[in-house]
Amino acid sequence: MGRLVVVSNRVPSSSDRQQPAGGLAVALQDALSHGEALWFGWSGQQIAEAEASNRKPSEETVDNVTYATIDLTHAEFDGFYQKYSNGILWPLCHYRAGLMDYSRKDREVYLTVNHLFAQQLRPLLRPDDIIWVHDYHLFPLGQALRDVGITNPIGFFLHIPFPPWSLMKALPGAERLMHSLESYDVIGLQTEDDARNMNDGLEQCGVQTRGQVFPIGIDPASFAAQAKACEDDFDVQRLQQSLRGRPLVIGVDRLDYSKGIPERFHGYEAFLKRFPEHKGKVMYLQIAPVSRGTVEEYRRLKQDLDETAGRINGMYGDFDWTPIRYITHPVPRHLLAGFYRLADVALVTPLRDGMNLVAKEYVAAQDEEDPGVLILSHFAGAAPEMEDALLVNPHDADEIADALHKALTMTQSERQERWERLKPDVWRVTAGSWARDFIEQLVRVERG
Ligand code: GDG
Repeated sequence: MGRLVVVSNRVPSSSDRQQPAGGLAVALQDALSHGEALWFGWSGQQIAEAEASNRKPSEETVDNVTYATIDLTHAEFDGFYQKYSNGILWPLCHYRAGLMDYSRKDREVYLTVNHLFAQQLRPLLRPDDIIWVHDYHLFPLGQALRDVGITNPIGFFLHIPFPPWSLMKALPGAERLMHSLESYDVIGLQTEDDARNMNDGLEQCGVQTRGQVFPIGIDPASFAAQAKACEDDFDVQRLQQSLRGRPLVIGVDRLDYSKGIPERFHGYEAFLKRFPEHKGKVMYLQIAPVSRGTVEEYRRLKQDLDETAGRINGMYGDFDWTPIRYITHPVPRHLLAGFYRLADVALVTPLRDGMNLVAKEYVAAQDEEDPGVLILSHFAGAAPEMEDALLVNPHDADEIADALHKALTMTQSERQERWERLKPDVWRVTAGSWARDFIEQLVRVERG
């Protein structure tokens, strides 16, 4: 096989590479560790319009991987990243057409930046490279690469859901977007539902190509080892001591409206109201690092959460007990693993999620003698593989409340049985197997 070329909106900076904060960087680590590779994308830096004309990728090679990045102008960052990708495509793909703030101008910037990516990547490519494009920021990149003469195999993986065509076609230009997908040799989606939705859309638009399912996973063995090794960590001990024997409920999510955090707070409130025996006897820690903080909808969400957490704490708290510990800055990854292991219950209740790696990380981090309980939304891509979690509808606060009560009063043997049944899939479908399966398909294309 030739060199693997990964293209994503952001290329992690060198500090992020040492401590990858989950998601794409972690998932790709394994795939990038075999043979020579190139990772191309945005640097995260913005430049003035005047500096844009003689832009060239800057390159840094570490071991076998070359990281090549380009800067975006303020207008490109705004139109491509903030507005079109995160203000239009993200809500629409998460079934929230009502939040979509469409403008034709932003679509043009989106297409222009995709062409810019293609032009800047072209001189770096070799004839035997295989190219793997990631996520909704780059739907039309395959087409843009074909337009500049690239004939290498190109694959595309969508990390987020793909909605039914009846919803997707609310996007002006949706048909053209579907036609642009024809440039890809392999298209990967997280779940059967997503593949069905995309393939239905492709069929309706008369496009021949088809999407296939490649569910993403984590690196469970190393995550489990990290969680175990962290038991005696000073900060994990600090958290444990602060619990004073009370069970810990944990939530870990980027601060994003797709994750259902306000709905979860309401569920927790209903739990305190309906099961007052738990008042003062449970601790809920919500870690929600601010994400896309310059997008209006995300600012509004943060304000809502700040208020809701404050209101619940004021109403149900006591002078020696705070119902919700809510933090909006990130926690280092190794600590996160230790916190999951300490937690008796994880609340993972997205309204829609491509997969949701937190659910898998929580399962991997558990102590096999005394595992915790996973409460999981039906609408996470992970749900079909995790039927032994307590599955809930996140829109129903009482259902979350019932699940919390059930989890906190569950016998150790039931917890063990459920965890034993959750474990095999987390160990079978991993970040490594996901990347290998996808790349294998692309290589098959290369070999004709
Ligand atoms: C997209 C799709 C799909 C979170 N807080 C902290 C932190 N994290 C880590 C988690 C996890 C990752 O971030 C989040 O991954 P998710 O899968 O839960 O969600 P998205 O970021 O929305 O990812 C999603 C994924 O792509 C992969 O295809 O599963 O559906 O939306 O690893 O642990 N990490 C650290 N500190 C934090 O405070 N270090």
